[in-house]
Amino acid sequence: MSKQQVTVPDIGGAEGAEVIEVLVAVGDEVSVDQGLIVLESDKASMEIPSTVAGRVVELLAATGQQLAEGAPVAVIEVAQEEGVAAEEAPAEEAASSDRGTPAAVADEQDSRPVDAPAAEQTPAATPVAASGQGASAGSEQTVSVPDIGTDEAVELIEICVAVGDTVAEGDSLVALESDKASMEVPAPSGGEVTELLVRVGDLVKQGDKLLVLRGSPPAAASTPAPASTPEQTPATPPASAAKAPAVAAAREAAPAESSGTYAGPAVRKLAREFGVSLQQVTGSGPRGRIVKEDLHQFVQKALSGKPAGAVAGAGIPAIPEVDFAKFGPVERIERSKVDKLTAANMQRSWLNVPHVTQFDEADITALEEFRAGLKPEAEQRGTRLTPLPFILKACAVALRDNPRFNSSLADGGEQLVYKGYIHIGMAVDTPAGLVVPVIRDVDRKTIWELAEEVLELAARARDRKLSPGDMQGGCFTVSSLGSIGGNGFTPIVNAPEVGILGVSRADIKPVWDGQGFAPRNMLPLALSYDHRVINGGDGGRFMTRLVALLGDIRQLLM
Ligand code: CAO
Repeated sequence: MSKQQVTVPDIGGAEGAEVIEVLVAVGDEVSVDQGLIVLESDKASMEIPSTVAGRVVELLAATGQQLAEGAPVAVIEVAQEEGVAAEEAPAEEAASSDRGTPAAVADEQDSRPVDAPAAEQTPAATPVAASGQGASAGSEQTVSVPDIGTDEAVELIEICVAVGDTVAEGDSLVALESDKASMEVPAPSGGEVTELLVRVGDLVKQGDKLLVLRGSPPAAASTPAPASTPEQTPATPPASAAKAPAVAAAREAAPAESSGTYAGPAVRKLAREFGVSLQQVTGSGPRGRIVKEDLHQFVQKALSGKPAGAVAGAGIPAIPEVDFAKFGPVERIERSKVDKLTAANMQRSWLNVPHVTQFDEADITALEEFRAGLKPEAEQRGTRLTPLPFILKACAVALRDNPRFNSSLADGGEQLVYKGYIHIGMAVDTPAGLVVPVIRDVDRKTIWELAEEVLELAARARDRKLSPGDMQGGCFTVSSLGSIGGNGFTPIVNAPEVGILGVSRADIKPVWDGQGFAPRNMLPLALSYDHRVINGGDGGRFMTRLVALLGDIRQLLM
C-alpha cells in the first residue's frame, strides 16, 4: 500500500476558490477521476477529481475553506500490485502497463500536471477560440466555444451580450454549464457584437460558433496596449495551451456592462435556483459585481416581507426559522446542489401547477408471470427485467393514444405544444438527491432495450455521471417506488410536462371475478396531471388505457 496526496490543480486563479461541497468521506473507495470536492470561484465551479484509485484515509479540505492551487485535498491509500509503487514506476514502464494498475496511474499523472483534474472536469483549457480576422479595427471574427474539457455538449445558460453591444477583451460573452462545471466564455478582444449565433438552452461543443465580433478601432479598445493587440487564437490550441488555466477563471473579468448585470456563474446559478432576477439585485463587489452575499441579503429581505422581487412564492408567508438547538442536540449540514435544485423545482411546480391526482390499480398477474418466465433470458443477456420497462412501454402507448398528455403549455398559456416524440423521464433516487434522466423514443424501443437503458441511466445517475442533456426533453415522468414500498403517493408534475405516473408496490389481493374472490397481483398507480391542460375526462381515459395495457400486455403490440 502507498499513500498519495491529491492536491488542487491549476484552477485558473491565484486567489483560490471556496470548497462548497465535500463529495467523499474517510473510508470511501474512490476511482480515478471521481470527484472529491467541489470548488467554486466567482468565475467557475468545478469538481476536483482523485488522480488515483484507492481508499480515502484522510480528508484535508472542509466546506467553507478557501483553497488555492497546490492545496492538499485528501490522502488516498493506493492499492498496490506486485510490489510496484505508483510513484516508483518509471514513465516508460508505466506507459506500457495495463490501465488501472498503479503504474498506469503514474502514467496518467505523467501525461498531465500531477494534480490536474481529468479532462472532463477541467472547465476549459484555452482562453478562447476565435477564428477570422482577429480583433483588428473593423474586421470581423467569429468567436467559438473554446476547449471546455469535454467532448460532450454543454448547455448554454446565459448570453451576457446583445447585438450592438461593445465589449472589452475579457468581458463575459456567454455562460456554459455542465453537470461538472459552469464557466463563462470571455471576449478574445474588444469589439462590437454584430451577430449572435446561439440561443439560451442550446447545447454546444468545442468549436461551435457563438457570435461575431467586429473589432473596435484601437483607440476605442478599453484594454491596455498588449491586450488590444489583435490576438488570433487558433481553433486548435497549441500543445502548451492545453495546460493553460480554465476559461475566464484565469482572468479578472471586466463588468459585462451591456448585460446590465455583473456576476459570476456561481452567483447566476444560485439566482436561478432562487428564482431571482439579477437585474433587481444591487452588487456590492468591485465595480458593482453581484456577490453571493448580495443575493442572500436580497432573498432574506424578500422572505421577511420587505420588497418581494421575483422570488417564487412571493407573498406567501415564510415558515419561521426555529432554533432547534433549544430542544436538544442538532447537526446542521449543507444540502447538496442536486437536493437544493430539486427543492426549487418542486416548489415551482407545486405553486404553478393546479394538481389533480387520480388513482387506480392494474392487474399485472399475467405480466408478472410473463416476466418471471423471461428471467433466464434476462440473465443470459446480462440484464435485469423489472416491471418498469413494461410500465414505460404502456405509458408510451397511452401517451400516443392521449396526445394531450404529451403536450406542454406555451406562450404564457395561449398555446399547447404537441410533441411528435415520446421521451419519458424516470425518477431515480440517488444519495445526492432525486434526478430524472430521460429515456428517448420509448415507443420505438423494445422491452429489452428499455430494460438495459433503465439500468444504465440509473447507474449513471447514482454515479453522478449524467450530462445536462440526459435530463432534458422529457414529455412525461414515471416515478416508481415499487421496490421501496407503500401503496400510494401523489407525485408532483415535473413542469413543463403535464403528467406524471406514481407507481407503488404491487401486492397479491383478493379480487372479485364475478363468482368469487381470486388472488390477483395488483399494481397501485397514481396519475397526477396539470389541470390547466388535462381535464378529468382526459385523466380518466389515460388511466383506463394504462390499466388495460398493463392488464393485457399483448395490447402493447397493437
Ligand atoms: N412492485 C413490486 N416489486 C417491484 C416493483 C413494484 N411496483 N417495482 C420494482 N419491483 C421489484 C423489482 O422487480 C426488483 O425485484 P426483482 O429483481 O426480484 O425483480 C426490485 O423491486 C428492485 O427493483 P429496482 O428498484 O432495482 O428497479 P426498478 O426498475 O423497479 O427501478 C429505479 C429503477 C431507478 C426507478 C429505482 O431504483 C428508483 O430509484 N426508484 C425511486 C424513484 C423515486 O425516488 N421516486 C420518487 C420521486 S418523488 O420524490
